[in-house]
Amino acid sequence: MISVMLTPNEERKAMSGLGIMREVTENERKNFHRDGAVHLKGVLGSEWNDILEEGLEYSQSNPDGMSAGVDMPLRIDQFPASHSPMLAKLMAESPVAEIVGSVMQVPVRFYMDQMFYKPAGEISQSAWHQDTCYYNVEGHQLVRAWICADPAPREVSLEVVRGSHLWNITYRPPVGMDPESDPEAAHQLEEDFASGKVLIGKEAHEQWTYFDSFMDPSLPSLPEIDRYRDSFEILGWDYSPGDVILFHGNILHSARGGSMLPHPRRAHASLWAGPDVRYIRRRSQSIPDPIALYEEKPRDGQPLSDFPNVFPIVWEPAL
Ligand SMILES: O=C(O)CCC(=O)C(=O)O
Repeated sequence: MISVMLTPNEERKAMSGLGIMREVTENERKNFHRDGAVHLKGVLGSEWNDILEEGLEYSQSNPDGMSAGVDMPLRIDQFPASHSPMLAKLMAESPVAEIVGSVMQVPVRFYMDQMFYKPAGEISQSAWHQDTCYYNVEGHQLVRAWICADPAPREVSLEVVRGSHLWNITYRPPVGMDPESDPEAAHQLEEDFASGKVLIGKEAHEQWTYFDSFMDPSLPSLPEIDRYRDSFEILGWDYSPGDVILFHGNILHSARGGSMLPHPRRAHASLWAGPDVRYIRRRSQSIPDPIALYEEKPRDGQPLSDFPNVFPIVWEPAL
């Protein structure tokens, strides 16, 4: 028998046969790098939307230790693809990795995913924040892919501060306990950090909240973007199922709330990493590391390529 070695790209295509609906254009690629975000219209076929919808409904009905806001107007699950079969399929087989890779033009690894489930009625806001300071990673080649199972007009879809991915600033994530409220615990945290400990342990995967960590007092507070909206250049889009919004891991972004929708707004966001992405313990970490990474005992500064079993290359540019 002859065995044929498939590249990561060929493997993904062979698995599903449901490829990208159209190529990403050169202009779209440029816009992403200039603005820090791009709205790619009509790149995913409707089969993928059915898979997304089924995968999100499964996660919604099966909360686990990484679910935040169960039965609340904003439900956020971390790593839902680790237990929702259809979200796992979406991450392993859909063109999302190819879309990220075509914009980045570098080999791509999957880092983690999240679900943002907002029921019908008054849609709640997702506050302004940057993403990567929640995680123990840093690098310029960190990209989020945001997709939604429902039509999401601009009033409820993503908004970004144009170009803020290049500000070279890390703001304090707006979650966690104030260290001044518990100086003893805050001191312990400093000691743990200095001794090289990962601040959020593996056990957090069993039971975790956004408020188990401390806000990092060494980071500046976020600007009051909603209060001074006119001072910022804000980009936003009307989203239709089949579109993908890509945004840079360091860009300031939010989703507006307050509008009424007759249907839910069920979104999924995945985080993808290129070659410059490294492991770095952060005091502002609020989301646990991917569970398989704990076994690897990562050290600060190690590139994700040091952990090929946890983060295999899932897409690479054609030669
Ligand atoms: O979908 C939302 O409401 C927020 C999404 C978000 O903040 C993210 O993907 O980082």
